[in-house]
Amino acid sequence: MSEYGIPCMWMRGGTSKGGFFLAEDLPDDIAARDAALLAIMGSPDVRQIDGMGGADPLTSKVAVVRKSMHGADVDYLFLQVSVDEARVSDAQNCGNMLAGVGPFAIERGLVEVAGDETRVSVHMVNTGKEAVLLVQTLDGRVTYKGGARIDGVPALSSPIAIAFKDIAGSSCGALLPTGNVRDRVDGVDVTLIDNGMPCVVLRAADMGITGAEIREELEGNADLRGRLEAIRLKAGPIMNLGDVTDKTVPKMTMVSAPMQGGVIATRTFIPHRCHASIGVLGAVSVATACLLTGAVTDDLAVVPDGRLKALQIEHPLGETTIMAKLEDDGTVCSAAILRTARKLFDGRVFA
Ligand code: NQM
Repeated sequence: MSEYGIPCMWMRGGTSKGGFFLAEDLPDDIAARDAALLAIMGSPDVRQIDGMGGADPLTSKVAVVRKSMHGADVDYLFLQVSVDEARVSDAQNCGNMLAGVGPFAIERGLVEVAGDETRVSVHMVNTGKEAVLLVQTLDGRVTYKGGARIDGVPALSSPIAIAFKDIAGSSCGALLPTGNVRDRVDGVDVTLIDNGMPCVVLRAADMGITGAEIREELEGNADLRGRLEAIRLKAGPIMNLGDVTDKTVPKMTMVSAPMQGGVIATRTFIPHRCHASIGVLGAVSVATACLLTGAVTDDLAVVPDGRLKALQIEHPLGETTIMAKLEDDGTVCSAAILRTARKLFDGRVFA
């Protein structure tokens, strides 16, 4: 395998970047697969100098795609390849890499083009939930160029609409895994929530920051990182995630009042590096917390009226808008988001 390389497409999906593989092109044996992916990314090494990874968790990601065995068009398994540890984890999903799954599935012939816009339904293997992507396919092929803009990506690209349904409790078994809208962990009020991504939502002020700091400043704050990790390790088991010492969930989102006209401002640790912006499903979970009376977002979140809400979640690079549809009882029944993706290369990569 190493001698001839492995067929692979490198893509930007939303604000993440990584390798997209057909499942059949990777070893079935998980240990062999993970060894190959670590070698491809150049992990473990903080610089990933001997591999394709970009020395950041957001650029050390893998999507494994195959024809669906679950009634969707394709199955998508997300793998996070650690940068500085020899670890490949399937314990979380990624809504950004998901944006590349639609174009990749079409490019590889798993889904046929259907007019100017092709619908790709995706079974997300990590959580067992489904998403539907609308990919622009003008002239019978994936259209990457276009006029859509997402914060965190300088270039304009073709829009990819992603709709999520029934993602509550994707990893924790329930939207509010403790049954409470607010808990107290290590003396800090938290909202433990999973609407697609397990998140610990806590107030920036309670962690001694304003919530306007830049990523580097927060990553350089050893005291803050230590406190966040202590809370995370205690939150994991009560969120039904077990021992999370070696897991990349739950994410730690510190919230403060919006500063750019959005719903809430966020700074998120994923969990040991500070996110340059915010994850897609992380943003859905935080947006959902903002709709719950009694959550730690009370008195901070500015929520628009109406049953279909455009919820702008502010982050260090701008904002991510979640379109949330509410049931009569005020619970979120579906969420949608605009992403873009870009094919960067298509070839063979060497493990
Ligand atoms: O929350 C980073 C990202 C993600 C995950 C992370 C994601 C999501 O920005 O859906 O996309 O939280 O580790 O790609």
